[in-house]
Amino acid sequence: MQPVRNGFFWITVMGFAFLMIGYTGSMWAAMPSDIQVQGAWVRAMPPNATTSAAYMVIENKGTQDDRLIAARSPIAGKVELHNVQKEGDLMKMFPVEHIDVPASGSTVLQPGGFHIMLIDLKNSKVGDQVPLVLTFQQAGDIELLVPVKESQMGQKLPMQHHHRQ
Ligand SMILES: [Cu+2]
Repeated sequence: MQPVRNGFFWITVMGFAFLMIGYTGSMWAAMPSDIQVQGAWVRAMPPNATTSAAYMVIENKGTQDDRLIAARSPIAGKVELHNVQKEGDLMKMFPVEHIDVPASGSTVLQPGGFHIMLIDLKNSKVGDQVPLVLTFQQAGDIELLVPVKESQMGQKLPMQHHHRQ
């Protein structure tokens, strides 16, 4: 009887261990990221436009500074991180390497400031959703489905595309 009981005991222990590994694994996967994105939207595109921009508030609830280092979309040819600078009467956009999001802080991406530039974007109208993946240095990839909206500021901003090489 003794060997059988021992065998059963070990099978139970091993089974429990695997169960724990599986449980911890799924807890890990379900753990919320330190990075949270609020109020994301993509500017609705005029009929023949091929570019647009995504805006949002990026919150960092963690204790470590983070930064947005890249973004991509399956429906955009190219996605860049941009900022805007006033030059005379014009607001000129330029690419940036990264957008910092401080620990226990947030960074606002909005018209006239930081934005995610969507280049060669499939034409997107109000009601559409743009899949977007943001890559953070610490938090890794965050997948979003971003609704397309009209800009609250209309198309009044005198924007001109300007790439600094
Ligand atoms: Cu831009």
